[in-house]
Amino acid sequence: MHWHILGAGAIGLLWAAKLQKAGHQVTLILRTPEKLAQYIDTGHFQISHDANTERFVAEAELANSDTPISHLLLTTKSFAVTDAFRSVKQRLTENARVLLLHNGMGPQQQLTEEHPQLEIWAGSTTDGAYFDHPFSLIRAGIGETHIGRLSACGSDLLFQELQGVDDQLHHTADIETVLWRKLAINCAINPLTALFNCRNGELLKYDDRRAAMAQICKEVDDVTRALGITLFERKLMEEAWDVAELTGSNHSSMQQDVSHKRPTEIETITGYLCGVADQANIATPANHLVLDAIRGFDAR
Ligand code: KPL
Repeated sequence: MHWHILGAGAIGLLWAAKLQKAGHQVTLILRTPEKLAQYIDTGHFQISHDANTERFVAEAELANSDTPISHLLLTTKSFAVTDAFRSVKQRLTENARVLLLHNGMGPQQQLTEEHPQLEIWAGSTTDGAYFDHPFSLIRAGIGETHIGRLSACGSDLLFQELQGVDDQLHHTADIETVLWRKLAINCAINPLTALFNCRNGELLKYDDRRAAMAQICKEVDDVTRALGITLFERKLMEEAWDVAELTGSNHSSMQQDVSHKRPTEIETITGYLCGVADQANIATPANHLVLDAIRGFDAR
């Protein structure tokens, strides 16, 4: 299959490598002529893991190229998804498949509603990598990826066609619940680590941070229970505690965005939760508080 990857960040390049290794053709769609020139100049991208570095040579182009797209993997930041999709929409073939792999919720549901004729998949991943140089990634850890079809149209064949791409890739018939689980964990950890400017594990070390986390988790539990979504078998706070402990030395993505003065994904994480809660008339004051505080950073 020929995959076009829109969003050449860490997850995009990680997937470009996985797809290429499994025999798929890969084209990177880069954001600006400068980025494309930089890639052409480098001639490849590379991924280092432990002592090994692998190089990959993939085609690259801009969104305004005119070759048709049959398989689109979209891995931009969640706030950029809608515009990124729009920039290539006219290139999609009639039976195109779109796989959205980004944090948060909202864009997946919006695109699926707006394009009922498209086969749209969404995924959630715990895979991790970061850049040490442009087009050079360090693989931080091997995580799992769950994908499932969101659109009514299409079939589940895509998952079979992705066999061999990643042995930690799983199919789910209920991707909405998978996305909610990731969203819930992100609501519990990301805004607080950004506000306290701390590592994930440092949320657990102080009474006030633990209390804030517990209140946020309780509200998320209230919302999901009201929607009939089973998040975890135990309370979200217990699950989030384990994730914060396991990823204790990590800086969350939102903490990194705030400390580098980049826009955050708050609107598709806590913003999505609060939007759903407000519509259902469920009070989420602690989540609203952190939403407003992070919005303050974003506005700056
Ligand atoms: O997904 C994450 C993120 O940083 O966005 C967590 C689970 C909080 C790990 O850092």
